[in-house]
This record gives sequence, structure tokens and C-alpha cells, in this order.
Amino acid sequence: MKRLLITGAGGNLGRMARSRLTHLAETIRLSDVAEMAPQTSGEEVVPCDLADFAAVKDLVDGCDGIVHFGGMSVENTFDVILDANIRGLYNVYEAARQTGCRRIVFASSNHAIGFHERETRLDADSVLRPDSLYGVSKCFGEAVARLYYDKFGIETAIVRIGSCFDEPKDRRMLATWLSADDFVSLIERVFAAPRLGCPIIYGASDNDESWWDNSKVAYLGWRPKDNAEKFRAKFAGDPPDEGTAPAVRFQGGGFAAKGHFED
Ligand code: NAI
Ligand code: 15L
Repeated sequence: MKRLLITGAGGNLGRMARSRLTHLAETIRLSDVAEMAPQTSGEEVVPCDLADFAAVKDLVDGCDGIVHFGGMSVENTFDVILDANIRGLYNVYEAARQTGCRRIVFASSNHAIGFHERETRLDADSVLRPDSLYGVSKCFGEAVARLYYDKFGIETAIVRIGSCFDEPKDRRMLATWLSADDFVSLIERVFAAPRLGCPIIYGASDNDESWWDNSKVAYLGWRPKDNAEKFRAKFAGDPPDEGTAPAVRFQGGGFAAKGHFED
């Protein structure tokens, strides 16, 4: 690739991708509405509010691929979600269509399916059950990605990321954890694939405890290698995940348990 755009480059995953994806393109264009470290060789730092279509079109112009991390990454008011994740997402896809960008990684979330119970094994065909307005915005993003594939042929890897942090932060994340190494290897696969299509991929490492089945996207050849099991002892003193409280019953954990943000 000549130029890869990473949105949300000032955030947690954006900073990780900035240091780990340089080999994918001659130039990495980094964008966020928040502050970013100054550009270095092989980088272009382009501040941009995703809610501003004209700015997003300029941002996307000249990019062969996009890793779309930008947006509100947890629950918030509808207005905040609307600008960052709904208008912002649409702007990225419409700019890609107008400027000829053909391949996107969309950071969807497990909160698009967070109201499924933990005993249910999900795959790419499972029904959406968002656990928050944030989750609803990811469902919208997935639908836009699908529309832009079916109608315009723009290929997207829809990655329902579990929990991508250095280490799991609680017992739930023993099932949802995605290591940075595994995420990087997935993004590499996505941009190397001769044909991508518009697959739904669960972004989790090869954890012993697992709620998600990626067999329908085996054609990508992605094989996560890390396993959160090595962190299990850290949570030995925590209360057991038993009973019917929403935080332990549903896959979305605390997002499913929380009341409505606007209340
Ligand atoms: P983050 O909150 O650290 O980074 C998101 C970045 O998007 C921030 O730097 C923020 O300034 C930027 N942003 C927000 N609104 C914007 C706007 N209107 N215009 C331009 N930039 C804007 O989140 P993180 O953890 O890096 O996640 C990245 C993406 O992955 C998010 O879309 C999130 O929903 C998704 N995701 C992350 C997971 C994780 O475990 N880290 C799990 C599931 C999904
Ligand atoms: C997400 O979608 C969030 O962006 C992230 O901060 C975590 O809360 C993650 O889901 C999770 O479910 O652990």
C-alpha cells in the first residue's frame, strides 16, 4: 500500500497501531480530534473531526486502506455517540466511496452483541443484541460497512473487538481479551488477503474460555496465538461470576448492567 489511514490515532489502539503497522504502507496517515505525538518519518499527522464531512473527505483522499478506530469508545449521551460513531462512521465510508478507497478495518465491538448470555456461542450469523447506545452505534457501523460492500464493493473487515488491552482487567476479559500481537496479525491478514469481502470477525485471542466462533472466516487464515488463561490467577480473589446479575449473565458485562446514560 502507498498510504494507510489510521483514525483514532491518539487513542489506546491507535497508538498501538501507530508503532506496529508501519510495515503495511509507505506512508501512514494518522488522524484524531485529540492531540497526537508529532509526525516522524513515513508519517502524516492530520487532525480531523470525523463529524465534519469535508474534512474527512480530504483526510481519506489518497489513502488505499483505512483502519477505523476513531470514535466514542464507551457509552455516552446520544448526541456524542451520534457525532462520533454514526455521523463519523458514515463520513468515513462516504469519503472512501467518493475518493476510491477500497479496504477498511472497522473497529466494531462485542457490545453490538453484548446482550447475548455468556452460555451462548456466537458466530458471524448471530443476531445483533446491543447492550448500550454505544453498541447500537456499532450495529449501525456494521450495517453501513455491509451496504458499502454490497452496493459499491468496498471491502471491510468488521472486527467485533473483545477487550484489547495489555492484560485482562477482570475475570470477564479472560474470555474477551485480544492481545496487541494478535490484533496486529489480524490487520496484516486483512490487508494481505487477495479477496476480503465483508466478514464479521470476533476480535479475541486464542483464550481457553471462549464465547465466539470464527470458523466462518477461516478463509482469512488468521490464527491468534495468545491465551488469557495465563492471567487467571490474578482474579482468584474476585467474587465468582455466578448468579443472574446482568454483569455476569451477559457477554457485555458492565455495559449490559448499566442503566441508561441519559437518566
Ligand atoms: P480510545 O477512546 O482510546 O480512542 C478513540 C479515539 O477516537 C480517541 O483518541 C478519540 O479522541 C477519537 N475520537 C473520538 N471522537 C472523535 C471524532 N469525532 N473525530 C475524530 N476522532 C475522534 O478507544 P480505543 O480503546 O483506542 O478503541 C479504538 C476503537 O476500537 C474504538 O472505535 C472502540 O469503540 C473500538 N473498540 C475498542 C475496544 C478495546 O478493547 N480497546 C473493544 C471494542 C471496540
Ligand atoms: C469496548 O467496546 C470498549 O471500547 C473497551 O473500552 C472495553 O470496554 C471493551 O469494549 C470490553 O468490552 O471490554
